[in-house]
Amino acid sequence: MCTTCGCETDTHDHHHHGHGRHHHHHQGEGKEARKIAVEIDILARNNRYAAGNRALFAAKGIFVLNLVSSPGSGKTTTLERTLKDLGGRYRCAVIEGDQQTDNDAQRIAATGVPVKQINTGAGCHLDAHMVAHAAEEFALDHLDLLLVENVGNLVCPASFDLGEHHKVVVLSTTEGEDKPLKYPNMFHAADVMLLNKVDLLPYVDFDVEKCKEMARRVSPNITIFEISSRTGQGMDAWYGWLAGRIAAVKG
Ligand SMILES: Nc1nc2c(ncn2[C@@H]2O[C@H](COP(=O)(O)OP(=O)(O)OP(=O)(O)O)[C@@H](O)[C@H]2O)c(=O)[nH]1
Ligand SMILES: [Mg+2]
Repeated sequence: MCTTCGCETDTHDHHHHGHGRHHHHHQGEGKEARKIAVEIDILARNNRYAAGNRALFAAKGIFVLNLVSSPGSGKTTTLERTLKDLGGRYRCAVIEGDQQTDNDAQRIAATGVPVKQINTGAGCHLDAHMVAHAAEEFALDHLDLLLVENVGNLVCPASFDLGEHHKVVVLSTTEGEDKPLKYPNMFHAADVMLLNKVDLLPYVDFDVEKCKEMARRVSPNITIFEISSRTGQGMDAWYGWLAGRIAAVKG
């Protein structure tokens, strides 16, 4: 998890207020140790909330995905098309995570699907507690599929379990094929990769086979779909996978 971007600044201040003066001999060392202790604490607390979410989703028979990617790879566009194509077949809801604005929630709302926007402010990822709160807004007894769009960030969301069944990483053809090796934590955490914007392949230097090989190097069992959420190319295979998983969760 990130220690330098300041996304947990409030927690640091809260936990360590007033301790600084006692550690002036080894301030650097002490700071580092405290940072690690706080990180462990944050992740342990998050994991407790995630376990609660997972139990709730299981009890309600809801299949839950956590969409992660760098900003602009096409998470919202993929959700919009998926909801337009499958919204009649399944009862869906969406949780949108962004630092600011409800732009993405408005795009989802236009499809007619219930949506809740979370603004993380300085924070660079969703956590399980935020998702627990947002999920309270939906009629969970009447849901088949909950889609969570995380904050656009290929680093921090990898560390935070939200209680989802799978992380789905979206990588677009404009980002370069070596992203799985450069950001291995995220690709390792993901069970599915949506290789998006394949409609742009004629215009960009992007080697699809190399990319898939690199993704499998960090996540040997990752399921990969090549899609264009703009043209709809390849989306049927993704829908087939979703249908199978939703049916499995329903038992
Ligand atoms: N050509 C092409 N453009 C796409 C495709 N999918 C998304 N886009 C475009 O890429 C841009 C970003 O798409 P979004 O869906 O907003 O990306 P996002 O991942 O939700 O972005 P953040 O929420 O900011 O992280 C938009 O201009 C989309 O129209 C695609 O398959 N092909
Ligand atoms: Mg988005």
